[in-house]
Amino acid sequence: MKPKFYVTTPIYYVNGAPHIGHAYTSIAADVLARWKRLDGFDVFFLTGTDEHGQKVEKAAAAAGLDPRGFADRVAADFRDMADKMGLSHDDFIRTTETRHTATCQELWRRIADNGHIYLGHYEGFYAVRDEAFYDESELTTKPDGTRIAPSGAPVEWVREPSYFFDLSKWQDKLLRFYEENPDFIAPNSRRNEVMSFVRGGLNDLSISRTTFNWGIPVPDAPGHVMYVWLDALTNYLTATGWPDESAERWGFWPADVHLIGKDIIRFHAVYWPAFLMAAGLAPPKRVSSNGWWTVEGEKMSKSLGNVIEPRNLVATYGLDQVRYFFMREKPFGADGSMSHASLVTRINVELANDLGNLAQRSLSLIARNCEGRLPARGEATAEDTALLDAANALPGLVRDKMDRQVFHEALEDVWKVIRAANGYIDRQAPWALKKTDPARMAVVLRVLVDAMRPVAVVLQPFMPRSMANMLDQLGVPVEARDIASLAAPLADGTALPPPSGVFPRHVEEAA
Ligand code: ME8
Repeated sequence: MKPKFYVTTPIYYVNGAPHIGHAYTSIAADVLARWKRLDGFDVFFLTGTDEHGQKVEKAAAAAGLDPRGFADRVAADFRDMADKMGLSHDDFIRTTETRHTATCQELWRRIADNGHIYLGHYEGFYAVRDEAFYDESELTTKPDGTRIAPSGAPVEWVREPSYFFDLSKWQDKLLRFYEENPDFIAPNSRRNEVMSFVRGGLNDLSISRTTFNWGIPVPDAPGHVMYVWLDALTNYLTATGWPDESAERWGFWPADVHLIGKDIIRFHAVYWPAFLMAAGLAPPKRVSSNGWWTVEGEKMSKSLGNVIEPRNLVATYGLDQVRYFFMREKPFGADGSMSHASLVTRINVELANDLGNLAQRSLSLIARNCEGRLPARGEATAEDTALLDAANALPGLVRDKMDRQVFHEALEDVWKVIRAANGYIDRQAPWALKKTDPARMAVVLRVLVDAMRPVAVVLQPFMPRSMANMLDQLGVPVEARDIASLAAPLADGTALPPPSGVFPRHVEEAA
């Protein structure tokens, strides 16, 4: 039986249109899901939308729609974004689905039955934009007197009856859990941040609201709806079929990795494991958080008018190009800036020149000089062996980087081989060997195909369409494009299709 792997994206608020931040985390999760499938895992990849709470209720009111109708419309837009980004998700969850209500209510009951929920009164600060409670000590005051959360969101004073989760009792258990599971939070800077937050002491958490009703009803407590973060986090459990522990997907729990943005680490790395442990369930294995994208060096915001629509980005530069840029341009956990100039450089230098030309040069020589058939392997020189060894080492190198979500390093490993192959072709000059030593020319071209094959195989998760095209041109059968199949050599004499460019250069449109 294949080992299981469960990866998730955040579920996105349906308060507005998707932007590149959403697309980014989703593409990273897709790259990981595709990689794991390629590497022999049985993968469950989940994405979806977060539809309850005041933030969505307010956005619906502003649009003049009832929350359900509004959520239907925006959720459809997120689904379309997922398709346009080439996501290979196995499920798309919406928190307004009945399966989700059932799971949330059962989780609540288990936590309550275990004695971790009590009724009280909440009085304090709340930021609707973050759907988060804040302690007075965390806030700053603007000159006009408005109180601001660390995220920049304005807060309001809330006073209402509320159920509480006894989070204050979980401090030691959480700290022990982080110590025993050093890989639980990535990157390490976030782990330190979370641990010092927990060491500072935890307050009990308000987990129900009574001043609005766009949420999941608390069982047996008329007037209370669940705090939207308890509802939202539970999506990861709902999709496994829980509480039906005979459901096939329940076998995927605990999740292997939740990919999220750095803004929501506290919810995933503090509240979520505490809720799960309180219900007697296993916490996820890892929470890996990404840094922030800015645009041309500026924070994206509606007021600056620089919010980038991911579908427009794809229409301008191409899907695989955008996916590559996202994964290559900055470390996953770090902040980075997206700019037109950096996109064009990555596309024209790394994709079109380094990789595209390598394939084009090698394959057109085979088309012209080897009757379009894959030449047989020959006696290997030291240079041949060095290139082939480097290429064959890629799956192991990439596996290690993927498991740590250092996608940019995985790509750098691949590009080292591509650059080595370009150096090799220049030095071997097969176009010259054609006259002096045609047998050696054939061997050199075969070495190039054998080196490009693992390159294209491990790049499939990043650029699925372009690499399918490249593998077609390399004569790799469709059913032999996974990591395990790299062990068997390609058949000598395989007829290769006429070569055609894999990556067009990005040409500026005339003004
Ligand atoms: O927080 N750069 O949803 P959300 C990179 N519903 N990533 C960004 C980004 C940026 N500039 N802006 C947003 C929520 N993101 C909750 C999640 S999960 C149980 C509930 C990404 O619509 C990043 O992954 O505000 C962030 O965590 C997510 O979008 C927030 O999306």
